[in-house]
Amino acid sequence: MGYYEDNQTKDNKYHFKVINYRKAITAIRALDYEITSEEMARKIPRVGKKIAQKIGECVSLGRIKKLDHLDWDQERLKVETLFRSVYGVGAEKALEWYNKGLRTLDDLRKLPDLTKNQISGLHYYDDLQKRIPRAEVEEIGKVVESAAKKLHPDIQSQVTGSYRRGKPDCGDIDIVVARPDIDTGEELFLIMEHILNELIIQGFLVDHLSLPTWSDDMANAPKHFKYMGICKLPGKGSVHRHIDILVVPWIHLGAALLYFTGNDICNRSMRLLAANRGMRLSDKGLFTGVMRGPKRKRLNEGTWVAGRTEREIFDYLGINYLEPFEREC
Ligand code: DCP
Ligand code: MG
Ligand code: MN
Repeated sequence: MGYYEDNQTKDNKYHFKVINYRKAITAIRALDYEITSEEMARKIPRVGKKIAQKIGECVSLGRIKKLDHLDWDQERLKVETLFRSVYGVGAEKALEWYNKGLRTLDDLRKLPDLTKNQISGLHYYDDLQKRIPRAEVEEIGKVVESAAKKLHPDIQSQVTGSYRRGKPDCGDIDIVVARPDIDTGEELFLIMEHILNELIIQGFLVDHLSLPTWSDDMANAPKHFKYMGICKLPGKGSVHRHIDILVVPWIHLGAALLYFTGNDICNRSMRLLAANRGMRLSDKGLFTGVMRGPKRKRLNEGTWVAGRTEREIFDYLGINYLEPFEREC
C-alpha cells in the first residue's frame, strides 16, 4: 500500500507504533529468505531503523534488550493474553481480573457478573480458538446465501473478511448481504429478520452475540444492519464458528464490501488518504466537502459521492484498484 501512505502528525504514538510493527511483520512474512543481520532487515521496505535494530539484536543475541525488564511480569502478560482471547473481554477487564488474582479460564467461569457475550465466549472458547479452513467458510457462506435467496432470488450474499483476501484459513466468517435497488431500512431489516429466522429454525445459528436493533426512524433511510453470532454446520463433530452478517443498502454495497474485506490497516490507510484529500471514507461510501477543525475533528457530514461499487471509490480517490488479495497491508 506504499503508494498511498501518508505521514501525518500522529495523535497517538503508541497506536501508530502497533501499526508500523504490523506493516513490518507483513513485509517480513512475505520474504522467502532468512534475515541474519540488522543490515539485511534495514533493506526490507517498511522495516524502519528501530525495528531493524531490534531484529539485529534478536538474531545476534537471541533477545531484545528493551524487553529484558519485562521478565518480572511475564506471567501477567500470559494471563492477560489468555483473558483477552475470550470473546467480549477487553484489555481493561483482563487487567482488572488479573489484579483480582484470577489466573485461569475456570476462574473466570465462576464470576457472577460476566456479560452475556463473555459467557458465550467462555462456553464456546475451544471451538472459537480454531481457525476455519476456506472450504468450511465457503460451505457456511452457501448456507447463508440459500437462506437469503429463499426470500428473494435476487438477494446477493458475499463472503468478505480474510476469506475474500484469499487467506488459507479464517478467524470468523464475514458476510455482506444486499439486494439490487433495495436501500431503505424497512426492507433491509426485513431481509435480515428473514435470514436470521431461517437460520435459527435450521439450527445453524446457535447463539447470538449482537442482534440488529430497529427503531421507526430507520424505515425510509438507507440503513446498515449487523448481526454477530455463533453458527454450526449440521453433523456431529462440526465446530462452532463466529459469524458476522451485514445487510446493507444497494447504493452502499461497494463501500460495505471494501470495509468488511479489510484488512483493518488497509481500511485505515484509505480513510487517512481520503481525509487528507478533504474527503471521508466509511462503510457507507466516500463523501466530499468534509470540513475539519483542530485535531482533524470533522465539522460536517459531507456529500456522498461514491460507494455503489468498490472500483468507484478507488477511482474517486484517484488510486489504482486493489484486488481483495492485494489488501493485506
Ligand atoms: N474491520 C476494521 N476495523 C476493525 C474491525 C474490523 O476495519 N476494528 C474490518 C476489516 C476487517 C473486516 O472488518 O478485515 C472483518 O473483520 P474481522 O475481525 O472478521 O477480520 P478479518 O476477517 O480480516 O480476519 P479474521 O480472519 O481474523 O476474521
Ligand atoms: Mg473475519
Ligand atoms: Mn468478523
